Amino acid sequence: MAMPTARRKVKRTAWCSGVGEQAVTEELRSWIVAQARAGFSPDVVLKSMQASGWSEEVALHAMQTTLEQALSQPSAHHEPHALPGPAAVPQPLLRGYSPFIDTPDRRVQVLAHLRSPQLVLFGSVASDAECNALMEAARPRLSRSLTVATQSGGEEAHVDRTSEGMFFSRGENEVVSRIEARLAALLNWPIDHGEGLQVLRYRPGAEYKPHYDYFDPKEPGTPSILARGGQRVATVILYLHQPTAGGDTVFPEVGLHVAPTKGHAVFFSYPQAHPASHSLHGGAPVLEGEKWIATKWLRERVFD
Ligand code: PD2
Ligand code: ZN
Repeated sequence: MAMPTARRKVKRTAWCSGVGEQAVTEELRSWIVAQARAGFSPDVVLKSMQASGWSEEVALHAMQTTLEQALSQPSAHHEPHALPGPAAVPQPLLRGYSPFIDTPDRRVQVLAHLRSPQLVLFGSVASDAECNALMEAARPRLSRSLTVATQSGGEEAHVDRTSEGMFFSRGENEVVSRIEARLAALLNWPIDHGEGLQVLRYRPGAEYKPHYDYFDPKEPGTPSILARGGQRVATVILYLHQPTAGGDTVFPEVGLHVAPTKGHAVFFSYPQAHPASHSLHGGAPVLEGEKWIATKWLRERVFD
């Protein structure tokens, strides 16, 4: 459900007096209840409302009255809490008025962003020379991509993923270190909370079917994976080489297609390891040419 934006006058509203006349609509009340049921903390809901133009005072008042009312209804007491509380996630320092973010060594463009799921499309994250250097270092080490075997916590080849890939270890060479430091600054998230960069090559016909990047809490192999660094909370996909046709990164739940463009990167976060994160995404089949990407998965804690 999209966040209703602050507006001036609508029907069936309560008004919060003395706070600039912002209307608390039924639509807003339903949205607040849905966020609470999805497990988002009051702080996260408040920030979301403020980002949509609601004043802090109106937002707090609306949250308090709405949630008090919802909790006083008997059905609310019987609803199971299916979701864990949301984890902290990287928050790129977007300034609404500025189309770029300066990292210590490169000015990165902010091309588009989405609030739910939190997603940012960045341009000029890496130079052509940096993309080429990553591809050349990765090329001799590529092999058929594996996916996490959720039963055991190990890895296995899977028909859903027909690319070839390899992992760099963190800080493995100068270009890898430079890109990692840049992403850490861009996303405001420590380098040591990230896995090593994974490079993937997709040839024509190769794809990555829609999936979530977090580890499914219900799978028996997950606890052993989480022992090292906790959950994945965000992903950055850096495009190293663009195919001539196909290969978009797709977010089916929000109808978004990101065209793979050399040097661009798409970042998205998922504070909860649950489909309510709306972070379902996939790599559409490459139709012509090759697509190369470098993916960085960000963890809750130090990943070593
Ligand atoms: O290559 C992609 O577009 C893609 C799509 C979905 C990559 C990943 N997931 C990933 O690396 O997790
Ligand atoms: Zn993915």
